[in-house]
Amino acid sequence: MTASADLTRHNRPHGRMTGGRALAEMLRLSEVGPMFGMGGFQLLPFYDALGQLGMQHFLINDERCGAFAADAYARVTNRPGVCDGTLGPGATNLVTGLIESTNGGIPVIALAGDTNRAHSWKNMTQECRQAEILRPAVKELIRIEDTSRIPELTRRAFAVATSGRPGPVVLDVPEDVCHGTYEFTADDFAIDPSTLAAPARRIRPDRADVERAARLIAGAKRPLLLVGGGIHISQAHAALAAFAEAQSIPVAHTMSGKGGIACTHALNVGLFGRYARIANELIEASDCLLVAGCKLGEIATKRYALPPLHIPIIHLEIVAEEIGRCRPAAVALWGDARAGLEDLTDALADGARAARAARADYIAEIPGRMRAWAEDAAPRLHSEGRPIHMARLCTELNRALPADSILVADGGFAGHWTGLLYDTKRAGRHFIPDRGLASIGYGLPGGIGASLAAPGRPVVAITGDGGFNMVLGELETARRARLGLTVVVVNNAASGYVKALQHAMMGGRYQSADLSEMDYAAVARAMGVGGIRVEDPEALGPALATGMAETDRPTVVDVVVTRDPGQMLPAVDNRTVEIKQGDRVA
Ligand SMILES: Cc1ncc(C[n+]2csc(CCOP(=O)(O)OP(=O)(O)O)c2C)c(N)n1
Ligand SMILES: [Mg+2]
Repeated sequence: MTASADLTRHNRPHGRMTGGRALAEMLRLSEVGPMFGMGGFQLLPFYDALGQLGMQHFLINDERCGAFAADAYARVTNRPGVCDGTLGPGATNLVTGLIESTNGGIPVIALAGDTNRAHSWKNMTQECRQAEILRPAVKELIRIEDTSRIPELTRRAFAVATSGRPGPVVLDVPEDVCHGTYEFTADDFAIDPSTLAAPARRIRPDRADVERAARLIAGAKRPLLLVGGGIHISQAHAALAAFAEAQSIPVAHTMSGKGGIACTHALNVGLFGRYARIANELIEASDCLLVAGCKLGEIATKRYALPPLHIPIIHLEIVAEEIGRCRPAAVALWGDARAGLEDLTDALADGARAARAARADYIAEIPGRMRAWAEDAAPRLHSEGRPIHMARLCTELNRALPADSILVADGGFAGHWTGLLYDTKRAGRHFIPDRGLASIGYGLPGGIGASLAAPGRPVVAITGDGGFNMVLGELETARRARLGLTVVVVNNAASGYVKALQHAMMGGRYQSADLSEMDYAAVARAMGVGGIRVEDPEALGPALATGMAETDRPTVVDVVVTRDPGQMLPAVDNRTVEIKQGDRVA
């Protein structure tokens, strides 16, 4: 009997209570972590109950950031993150954050207060068609029409959030349902413990398909694994390493899939897709690709230029209809990533020794190719230039961050450069980029969610100055929450990615791409938190160390990086230029 199951038998409330209290009781039974939201009239009984039950809830300064924080919390713990917003603008502010979770397959429970049904559609203050706005943003929107149904529908929300491909669920709660009361019995309060973390259920691919895939892999001389964020959602890390090692198959990853196996693992060949070290070359030269927990979207495929069509693909994926969407699959493995990798390991066990021997030369290529890449990139990786080179910043992050740390990366260059050059030292979600929707502004609130999910572990959030501007108010939240979060601001005084594209495509005609020169360290200090301005690359290491040594207040490390739009991209972006042999990487 698990602790969770035990909790459902004991400690169950009963008696007359408000809907808000019932909601809070259900979340308490579900052992949720810290919640993020901004109150309003509709959910007041819920807020009141949170206080009485001693549950942790943080006032956030923008509901979008609450949804981002809940998303990051869920990525670290695999348990649903919880956020809330009030009627109207509170609910609509959640949309961007919730779509991040939908596209990323991240379990989140979002509460949205709604109008009192006795007065709906009479121009109530803040009223809007929020259910219609939120519904396509999430995996499921559940409207609660009766106070008595709160426990049942909360159970449903957890089941939907954590089953199949996980995702966010909105509980839309009319004011009268939240403020109304009902005589609950103890039996009303129960939760299925298996739905409290993703994946709630595992499904194995069809046996005949596993055998077909195994035959294809057994006959391949240069098989390659391409893994995405699904490896983390499925908690398939050990199964992935076991399979790759048993079969001597290198592993390339998307930004979200980084840490499927540790970046420092001998079989890890790094990022593939728009930016890559050696992985794209290995894809081109492969004779069998096993894609696991990855949708093969635009960035992973270099805008659908990869992989070459003649290479057979085995696609292991939890959503059946994702298989074959962007590239036809020679074998479709519909199922959970961990279960599928375990089954393939078993199916190929007898020939594993022979397979490793046959692929010895193939595997031996990797260190040489990596060395050649590193030598070529060395002037940038170790650049002493000022303003600081992004590659050097990544080198310093690699040096400074310990194995158990988490790096949260924002949507602009912060994410792309670290996606390419940051190395996680262990398997697991040690790198969290918001690639579901790739909004800028995720870094700081994502760092808040990750910090709360991983107390005692160093958390660094890296964000562009534009992304930071968008959510600066959450520095106040991080201060109030007394988080030892380090926020690295990639200060290029620009909406850099846009400026770099205008440089490449518009002949250097820059429109609405520049930001003011700002000293974010001074801004941080004025907000009562730590602030360090870094203009010399040698000062990066000490600044990161100072930030990570703080345990109860955030530190902003404001890093002055290149302002030259010709130097901003990690490599050629194939939306802008034809890719030629020898194009620079990093
Ligand atoms: C909410 C949102 N608006 C617009 C974009 C398009 N976009 C992608 S990168 C980028 C530049 C962001 O500037 P900054 O955060 O300073 O990052 P930089 O590229 O300069 O590193 C923009 C506007 C986006 N990703 N998200
Ligand atoms: Mg910028």
